[in-house]
Amino acid sequence: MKTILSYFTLALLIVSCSNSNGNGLLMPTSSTIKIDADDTKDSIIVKAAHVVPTKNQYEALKNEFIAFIHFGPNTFTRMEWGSGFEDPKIFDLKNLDTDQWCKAMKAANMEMVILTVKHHDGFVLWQSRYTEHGIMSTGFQDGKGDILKELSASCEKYGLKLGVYLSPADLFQIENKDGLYGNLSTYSDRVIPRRVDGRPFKNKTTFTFNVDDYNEYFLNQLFELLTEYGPIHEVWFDGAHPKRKGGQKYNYLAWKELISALAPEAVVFGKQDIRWCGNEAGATRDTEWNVIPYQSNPLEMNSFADITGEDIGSREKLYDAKYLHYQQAETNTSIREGWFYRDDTSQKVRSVDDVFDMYERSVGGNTTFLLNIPPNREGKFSPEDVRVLNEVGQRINETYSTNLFADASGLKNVLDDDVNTFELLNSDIKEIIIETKKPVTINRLVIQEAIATHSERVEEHAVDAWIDNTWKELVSATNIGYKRILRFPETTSNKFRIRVLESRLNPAISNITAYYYKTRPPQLSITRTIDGQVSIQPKKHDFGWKPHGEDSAGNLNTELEIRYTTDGSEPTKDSKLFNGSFLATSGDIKAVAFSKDQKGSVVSKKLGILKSDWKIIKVDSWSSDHKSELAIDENPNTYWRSGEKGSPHFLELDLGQAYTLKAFAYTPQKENGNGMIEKGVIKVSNDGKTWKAFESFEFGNLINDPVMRTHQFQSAITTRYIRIESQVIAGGKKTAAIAELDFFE
Ligand code: FUL
Repeated sequence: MKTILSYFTLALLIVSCSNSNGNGLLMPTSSTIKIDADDTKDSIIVKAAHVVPTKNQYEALKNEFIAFIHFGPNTFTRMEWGSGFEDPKIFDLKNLDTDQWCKAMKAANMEMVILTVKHHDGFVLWQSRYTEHGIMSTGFQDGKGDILKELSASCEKYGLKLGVYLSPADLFQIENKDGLYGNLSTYSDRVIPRRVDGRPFKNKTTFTFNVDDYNEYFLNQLFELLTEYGPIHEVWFDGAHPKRKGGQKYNYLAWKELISALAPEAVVFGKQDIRWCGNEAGATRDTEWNVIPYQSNPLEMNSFADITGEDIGSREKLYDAKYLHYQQAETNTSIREGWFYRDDTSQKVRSVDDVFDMYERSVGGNTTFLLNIPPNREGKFSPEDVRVLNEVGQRINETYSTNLFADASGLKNVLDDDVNTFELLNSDIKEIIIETKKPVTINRLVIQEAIATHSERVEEHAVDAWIDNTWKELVSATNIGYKRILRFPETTSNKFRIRVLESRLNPAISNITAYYYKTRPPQLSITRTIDGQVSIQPKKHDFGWKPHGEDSAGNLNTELEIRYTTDGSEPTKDSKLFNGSFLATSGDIKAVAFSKDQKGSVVSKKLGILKSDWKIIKVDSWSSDHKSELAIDENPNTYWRSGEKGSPHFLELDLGQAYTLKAFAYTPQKENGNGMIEKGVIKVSNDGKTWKAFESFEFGNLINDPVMRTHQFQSAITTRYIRIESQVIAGGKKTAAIAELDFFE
């Protein structure tokens, strides 16, 4: 089907179109275009090629790299999801240093920060007039502190934009007896903001909405946030709900009216402007279209479903649409394991390699990169997080400051590094040839389309270099949109060619720039077999390209060495050389690759007790081939899954000998959102027959973030027999699943 509407065909169409003015547009552009009953497949694609971002969406895309801050009671309880029952006093903040946050974010090249002013627990980080459940009821600055206010001042000082995350789910309002959430109140006209004696607003605007108690509460809070903290550039509405009550509905259209009036520069996440990328791990799609098919008009919709599929905007998907709508993705993930700070010892921090790789894939994959940095209980970013942010910033600057096509000749509008000028491809210009004065060595190419005026149109493209008197293909990819960063082994030439192979109408290319990324030693990964043999190897990337040139001979120094320690200390050039797997029954392995003059990122793995002597005593059930042994086979890709019937689901283990255990780790399966053990209990036994409850555990947000979770026991326990029992499965599901269980001494 694609070929019937290649841009060459359409170029002819444009030429023969009497009212064509040569700007490549066949109809007015808009961020939402309706599909009519008589539209054909071809005319739907023409419409798709005219869907452009709004001004605010385009500005948001240009931010590229932005920060998220998860901070609240969970920082102190070490939970991912709170309960709403927390005593505000547990938010025991003594110091707060929002300048330190902003300095580190700025150093990383971030443009905006979004703060969780209210997470699902309902605790507010600003001085709200409408609740006591928040910062006003803590000892922080004698209850007078306001975290959003301090952050807003720091943002101004450091030149960062500000956004707010206001969770619609609100456990405090669900759980407390006078709570407003789902209280079945009647809808009536309510004036926003509701007046509170002694706390007048400077902004005198008022609104009247026909809403219930919780929506009124929410609108009042939005009013405070959007009028008293300087310009707000993004409002973030999370879709997750640890609990619901009373069939509570959200009157988003009222919220939207208020936001458009009070924060005219803001984009809204989770609604019409910005969509979730579909995972919380920093994974990106190879093809990320921002022109999205809808069944009803997104500008009139109250609720938006998550879009998680792999293919969301291909031609085949668009053919079924009733509306085509521009809705960009944000790639969101955390620099730490989990959204909230837990500790500086066992909570892993992503490496510079990892963050830089995500930056290139997300910003260079037509999305915005939203990276969370959770402040610690001192009110600061931890030193390791600051180090990573600084180094990521340095790496971005070092790589992307010098455009190696700066003096090249070719089409002026694509070479001028100005996103406002572009070259419209047509049947005469099928490819773009770029010649540099002297040969250049490059391994990154950045291409941008003029999406603000011409939408995203390229569907397939390739890049060649002129080498030994012939064109050699360096790399190919699918769509481009706002920005595509192409990564390929380093290549030296003075002539390059960009070919557009498929597109929706004539694409308008605004920029092509080239860079050199200084190849570093590769990221490593550590694995262990059931017998305790530890291997350390370059990490496999689950996307097609090898960002650090691992697969290109000559790119990596052949004298690459892997050095490691087993006592948790930082490996140096003098540490043990890895030259084949070795036996390790316990310990904290740290490894790093060294090339001749460079050190790679340190990778670490805390080893649980050896599993070679473990036996399953009993399991309540299993389904199909997901046998219980798969929970203890040192392979996180295979898993035990119970049957649906019976409760509780459990697994009983004989560890082979008694150990003194201080913690355990649960690795959920990643295949789908089933079987996530949200709450459970660990039991112990003297004989493997009669069991006694030892400690309960709880892990939040497993469906969206299915990574290994560690639970530290309150006191160590010496036992040979151990049983894990599920009590609550996330999402109300009925089966329990375990990809891997680990116990730590
Ligand atoms: C999720 C929430 O449940 C997490 O706690 C976190 O806030 C993340 C950004 O969104 O859906």
